[in-house]
Amino acid sequence: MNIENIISSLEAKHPGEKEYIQAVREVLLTIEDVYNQHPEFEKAKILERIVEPDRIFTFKVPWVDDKGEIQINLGYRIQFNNAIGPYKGGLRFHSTVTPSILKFLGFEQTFKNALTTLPMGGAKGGSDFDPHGKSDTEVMHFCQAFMLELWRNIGSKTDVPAGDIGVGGREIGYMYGMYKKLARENAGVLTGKDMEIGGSLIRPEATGFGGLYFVKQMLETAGETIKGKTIALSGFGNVAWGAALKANEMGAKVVTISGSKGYVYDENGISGEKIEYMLEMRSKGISLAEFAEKYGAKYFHGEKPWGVKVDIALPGATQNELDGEDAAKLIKNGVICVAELSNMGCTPEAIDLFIENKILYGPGKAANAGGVATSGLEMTQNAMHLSWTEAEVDAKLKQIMSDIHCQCVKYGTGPDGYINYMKGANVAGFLKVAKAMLIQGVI
Ligand code: 2IT
Repeated sequence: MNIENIISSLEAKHPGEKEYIQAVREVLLTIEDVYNQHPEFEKAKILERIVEPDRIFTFKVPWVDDKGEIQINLGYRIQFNNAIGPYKGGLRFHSTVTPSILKFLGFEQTFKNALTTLPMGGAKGGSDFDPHGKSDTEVMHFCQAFMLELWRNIGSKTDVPAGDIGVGGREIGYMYGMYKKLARENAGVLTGKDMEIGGSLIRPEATGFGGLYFVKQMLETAGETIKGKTIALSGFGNVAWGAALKANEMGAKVVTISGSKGYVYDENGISGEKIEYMLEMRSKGISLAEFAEKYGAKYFHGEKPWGVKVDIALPGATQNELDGEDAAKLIKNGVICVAELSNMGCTPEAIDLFIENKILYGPGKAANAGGVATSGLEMTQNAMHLSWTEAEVDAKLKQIMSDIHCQCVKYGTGPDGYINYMKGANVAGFLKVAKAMLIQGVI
């Protein structure tokens, strides 16, 4: 395979889409050996086909704000690959949403979903609409307008969206209500729903819980334990909340959370009431500085949490939030494990440094797959018209994270015993999707 040829032809078709190219390049570099062992993949042009989305919907979302003014946003759904199951992946509502961001996310989602062992293809979507600072009525109007256009292209057996940044239970509820009104069916086309409308227990916590189950296994495989370790978390949304809950339960100490403008350092650990307060902060617009003041912690404006001395770093906010300089600081301070709870949280420079220094590095497609895996479990419950208990869902989530860990170990263990989780996750995810594509011919 000629990686540079594939990348340059992709760049020509998608000019300037750097996040998308970054995600593709990472996968291609790590699967090269395996790909070259399968001439049938090359003959079927699997790589050239797998890097392109199946189709992209772009649409206008006009809506009226509280002042009576008309607002126009752009909406997207990228159906990336359905070789192993219906398209599946979240919707992101944030001002930074572009086709490049959604293509990188859809590409990653395809491999992540393959790793979960559940039959789900990859997709992503969203809008440049930002719910923060909008009234509840404005959010409802936007969600309804968004679904008015999207509904024709999704379905419980074809494409099942969920939440991502800026899309939580509230947004899913408004979109689901509109979908049902238009489609006149009740099969649970969105996941991440509230319990009252067919959601699954543990779904809100799942990305964080799954991430910590994965981290625990990484540490144990390396002869370490999670108990007593200190953790730097970034973000303070749903993912960071779930991660903080599980980290405390496992006996670790979370010392940071962060936002786009700065971070909080709490030497006493973010536990108990402080974790629940994180949820309130979003809905009530409370700042991290106020959080720090309320709990006697320190707030550092304009800085990222990666300069703090910790054993474990869990980027949980957004893409490329941890760069080479940050990685160097963490390594200097003795970090032993870094796992991405966000998608593509680390830059390529940061990843190279972690791997060179034999740090346990868990890529997002493995470490944060618990979220979409539990979405898959929500789909199953909806299809069976029943609701599993918390213990049932949690046991299945644990099993899935353990299976993902096994796949990473199988394909990522090097001759010296160091597990390259990025390589393991990419190879395992790729093989599953590539084989499924091969079986189904040129479509
Ligand atoms: O990045 C992700 O895996 C998600 N935003 C969750 C997707 C889903 O369908 O639950």
